[in-house]
Parts: sequence; structure tokens; C-alpha cells
Amino acid sequence: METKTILITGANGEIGHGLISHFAEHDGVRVVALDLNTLDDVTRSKCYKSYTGDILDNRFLDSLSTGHDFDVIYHLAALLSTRAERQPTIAHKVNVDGTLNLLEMAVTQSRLQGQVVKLIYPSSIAVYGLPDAGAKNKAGRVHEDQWTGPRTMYGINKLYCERLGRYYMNFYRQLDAQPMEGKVDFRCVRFPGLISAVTLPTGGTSDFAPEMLHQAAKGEAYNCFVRQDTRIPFMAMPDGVNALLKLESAQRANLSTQIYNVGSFSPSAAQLKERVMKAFPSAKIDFVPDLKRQAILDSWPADVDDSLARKDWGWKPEYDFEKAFQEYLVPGVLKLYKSK
Ligand code: NAD
Ligand code: AKB
Repeated sequence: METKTILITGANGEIGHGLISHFAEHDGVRVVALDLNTLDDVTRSKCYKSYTGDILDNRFLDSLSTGHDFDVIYHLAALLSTRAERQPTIAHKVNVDGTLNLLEMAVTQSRLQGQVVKLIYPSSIAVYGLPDAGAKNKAGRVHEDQWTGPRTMYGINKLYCERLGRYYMNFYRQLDAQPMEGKVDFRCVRFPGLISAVTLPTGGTSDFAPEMLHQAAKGEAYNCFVRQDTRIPFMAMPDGVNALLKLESAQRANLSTQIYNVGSFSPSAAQLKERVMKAFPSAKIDFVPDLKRQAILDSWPADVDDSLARKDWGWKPEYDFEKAFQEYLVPGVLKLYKSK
């Protein structure tokens, strides 16, 4: 089997950890990891090479590109929604300029290698922007082209980068004598909030669900920053990692678009609390809504229509709400905090 070389940007983040752990257990893959923050020793040992660097540093990216032939780029580095709202210009630089740099790297790599380079991009339900709770309730499960008027810097960045990816794939340098069309194979999933049993999120707005679980497992009280009736889609981290891998390995001919919703389960915050309390009956969880973060969540859909992903590349989550808690989240956090 031929060995594939894979670049993961934002490798030190939640999804990066999941992806690196996956690849460490499979032959035929060399992972080159890149993050602003140095990876811990255990994660680093699972990679072929790891670099501490900035996706905004073009000289660094050039040297990386000179030193490796990448078959696939998983471009995960980003500032998430709450952090992006607090530092909008930095978020724009990292989320948009950073993605542009990685798309340019994919073009260069494709030229040098004379083959297609895949760029796998996780977008977000933050690309949606429903005007109010009434519209959200009425909309139900939204499909890819509905309600794409985001109200956050992060959502706007993600929506724009989806379109940039599409441009690089289909129309890049379309006026050149020999256009580059088809050399970058851009594939994107729009993720719901992800919940990991082994890492905690920082800087997102869907963070209330993982925070509630991890605080309960640590035996610490948690003031949840949303109303009890708040409902957005979530997914267990193994399904998130699996979605990226499955989309990456799909036959291009089967893909009717570049951008796919992926869904899993969609509990209200009250249902999340109930399920966490079932696992940790002495947990202390109160609802103390932060009205500004709440408004962001109220603009995200209650659920997504992922029928296109199911049809084109066989997407199907392994974990529903109950299975995610029973078989992955609760055992995972118990193990995590017992070992600390
Ligand atoms: P994360 O915040 O855990 O990780 C992001 C990583 O990017 C961090 O390790 C950070 O150090 C790195 N980074 C930030 N700026 C950088 C820069 N300039 N150069 C190099 N590295 C930089 O996020 P995550 O949960 O792992 O998410 C990964 C991707 O998936 C992001 O693009 C995010 O928008 C997307 N996504 C995540 C979720 C979720 O719920 N976790 C949902 C939807 C989409
Ligand atoms: C966030 O809350 O910003 C992320 C996301 C849903 O994209 N977790």
C-alpha cells in the first residue's frame, strides 16, 4: 500500500487530537501536524513530524510545502465563535486569510506533484442565521442552502471560506491560458457542536454541552449560560472524526456538491442536563443565561437536514443521543478524571 502524507493544521485542537489518534492506529499514513501551540509529547509521538507555527506565516508555510508532498490537507486551525466575536479582526485573519494560505498551498502542492490535492474543511452550523426563535422553530431541519445569513464573525468567515474552497476547485485563475480547474479537491462538512470525552472546548458557543458534562464528572458546579429550551444539533467526537474521514475517502464522482451538512442528535439544554444528572446524580447544574451568547445560539438551527451527505457518501452517525452518553461520553469522562 502506498503511504499517504497528510497535513493537519490546528492539530492541537479537539478534532486534531481525534484525527491523530485515528491515524496512529492505521498503517499507510504519515501525519504532519501543525499548530500555533506545541503538541504534547504523547500526541507528537503519534505524528511523523510536528511543527509549531502560524498559518498566517507564509515563509513558514512555504518551507513546510517545500519539505513535504501532501496528498491531503485537513485544515482545522481556526478561532471559534465566541472567541472570534471577542477578537473579530484576529478571527478574520486566522479564519479567512489562514484558509486562503492553505488553499494556495494546496495549489502549489498540486502543481509540484502533478496530481490533485484534497483539502478537507470543517465548516459549522454557525453559517446559518435565523432571525428569531419563531423562525427557528418553524424552520426545523435546515438544508444547506437555507438561512445562510450568519450574524457572527465566525459564521461569516466559515461561509466565505466554503465559497473560497468552491472557487479554488472550480474557477481558480479561470482567465489563464491553462486554468487550474480541478487540481484542488475541496470537501467540506458543516459540523454541529462536537462533544468529546477526552478534551474540553475553548472559545465556542456550543461549549455549554461539553462543559456541563465535564464539570459534572469533575464534581464541580456549573452555571449553564443558555436557557433550558435552547436546542442546537450536537455530535459525539468519534462521529465528527469519522465524517471527515468518510468524506475524504469518497469517490469524487459521487459528490454532487462541495458542502455537506452532517447531523446526529439535537437535545434541548434541559434534556442534556437530565442525561448528565442521570450519570452524575449529585451534579449541581443551574441555568444562568448569557443573553448575548444566547442570541447567537437562537440564530443557529435546531437541527440540520443531512440527507445529501447520506445519499452521496453514505454518511450515518454511529451515536445517537443515548448511545453517545452511555457508550462514549460517560465512560470516557469517568476514565479521564479518575486518572487525574
Ligand atoms: P480547537 O479550538 O480545539 O482547535 C483549533 C486549533 O487551531 C487550536 O489548537 C489552535 O491553537 C489552532 N490555531 C489557531 N490559530 C492558529 C494559527 N494562526 N496557526 C496555527 N494554528 C492555529 O477547535 P476544534 O474543535 O478542533 O475545531 C477544528 C475545526 O473544526 C475548526 O475549523 C472549527 O471551526 C471546526 N468546527 C469545530 C466544531 C466543534 O464543535 N469543535 C464545530 C464546527 C466546526
Ligand atoms: C462553536 O461553538 O463555535 C463551534 C461550532 C458549532 O462551530 N463549536
